[in-house]
Amino acid sequence: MPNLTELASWKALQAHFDQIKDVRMRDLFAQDQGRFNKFSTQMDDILLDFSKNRINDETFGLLCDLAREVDVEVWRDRMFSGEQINISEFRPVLHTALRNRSNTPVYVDGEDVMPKINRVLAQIRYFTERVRGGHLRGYSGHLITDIINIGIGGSDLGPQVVCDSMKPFAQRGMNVHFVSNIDPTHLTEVLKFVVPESTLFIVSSKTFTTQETMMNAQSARKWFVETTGNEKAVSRHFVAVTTNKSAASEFGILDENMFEFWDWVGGRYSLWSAIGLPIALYLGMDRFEELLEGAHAMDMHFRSAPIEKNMPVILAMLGIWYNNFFDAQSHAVMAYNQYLRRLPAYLQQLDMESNGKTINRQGKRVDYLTGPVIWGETGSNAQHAFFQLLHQGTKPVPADFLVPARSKNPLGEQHSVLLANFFAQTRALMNGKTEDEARAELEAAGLPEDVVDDVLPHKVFEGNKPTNSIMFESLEPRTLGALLALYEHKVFVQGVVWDINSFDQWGVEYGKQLASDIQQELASRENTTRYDDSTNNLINYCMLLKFSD
Ligand code: G6Q
Repeated sequence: MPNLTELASWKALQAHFDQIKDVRMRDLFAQDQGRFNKFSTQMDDILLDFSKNRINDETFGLLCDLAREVDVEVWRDRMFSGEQINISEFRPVLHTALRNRSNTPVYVDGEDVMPKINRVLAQIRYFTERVRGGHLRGYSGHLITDIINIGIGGSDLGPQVVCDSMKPFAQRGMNVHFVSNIDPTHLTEVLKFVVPESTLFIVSSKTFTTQETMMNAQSARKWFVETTGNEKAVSRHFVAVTTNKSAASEFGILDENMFEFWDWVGGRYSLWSAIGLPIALYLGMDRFEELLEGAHAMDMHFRSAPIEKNMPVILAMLGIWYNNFFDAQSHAVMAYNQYLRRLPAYLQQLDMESNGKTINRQGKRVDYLTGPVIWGETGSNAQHAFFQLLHQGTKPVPADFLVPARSKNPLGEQHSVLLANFFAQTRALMNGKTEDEARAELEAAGLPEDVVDDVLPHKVFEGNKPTNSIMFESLEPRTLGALLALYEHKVFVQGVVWDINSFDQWGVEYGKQLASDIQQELASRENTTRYDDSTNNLINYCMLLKFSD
């Protein structure tokens, strides 16, 4: 492929940008009563309204042309069919096979992987039903009431966002905890509130070598043995999810307590695999399968909807528009739903680990911006914190707003007030407030003319701030599955446009190597001169403070 910036559609977008960059969305709405119909699309009950974006018919047409010119559809089909599109790790990318509810064959090296996926799903069902039904108990006969997932990154954030978001579906009396940080505080604070006899530990690690997970797992094991005085019981209370069965065996996990997945599942794309075990334990296997079905429905939409109606492609191309033409450095996600409070953290990993790259698929440095900084919070909380910058700051921040029409916890009129805030914010960000409108308000408040003149500039809102509104009926497992798959595919499409490999993570691997050398230095308890002046002095100051292990 020629360099992205040399493509005809890119150049056309560049020329078009100069014409549209100062156009006001409020004028576009005034000129076109059919703007919503034109710039919205739906998949099941999930509605995407993208009409509050700085686009007109021509912009949208050109963005769709760009998607076609970079062969988004061809790359999509390559991914689904199991081609080795992860070119730096020599692997296919097949998280979509994990939720392939149609069961049509998917081949890796000539082998249909569906039978082994179904085998592990059946194993998860059997195990989780026995635990939840009280047939599989702790060594002393206690019901299992607490699940502790020990994992980090992709082996933590995915199951965590699902468990947190799906609390209304959790089995009564079942608690789930996530321990990831190497900071001993994380594990310690969780262990304070559980009893070993009713606790099940899931050691979740694709590689089973990640230092944080292995150390936390060893510490948990030690705590278990010390508190129960029963080493033999470890095998009943520890299970593993991994692609590395031999390392799990060495840890002392029984074969029947190992849940397998495969190297063609990327860590941050793995919640649909056995990494979802805590989800199935907490919510039940039926709910886990509904989650898979929702994701599969989004997969089908992504594979079959024309580009102009294709939700992941549209979100991706709008992101490109702001990232590469308006130089927007970040993208915000505002979920007007308390259950989705961990969504920004999950999306940060998904997006920034996938598209935080500078080298293209030909091994050359790119000369355009790639993945944005992803951040966000729940609404309405965020309105009382950083929305000021969205409304009147100097930085462009395109944002996605998500909201369910129905609350899982109706309470007086609280949900309709939440909805009113959602509508009001996206409208205000688009519409702004002109000088005339602000003046009229100040005058109506009876302020003297000289005060009005002084205050007026502060009361003007430029508006023209783009948002996507994503609305659905209610946050069900199926909806959540579809939403997470929507973002996975959005990220994939952007990676295709930027001509990068969205599926490796050498920066993460680098981090895994970095600490070990310094850790040996710390263990010596001697002052060091081995590193740069800053690092030496920081380490030596830590020695002076008599750091703890
Ligand atoms: C995800 C990354 C990374 C990974 C963790 C945990 O895509 O590769 O976040 O998930 O580093 O790795 P393990 O599952 O191998 O412990």
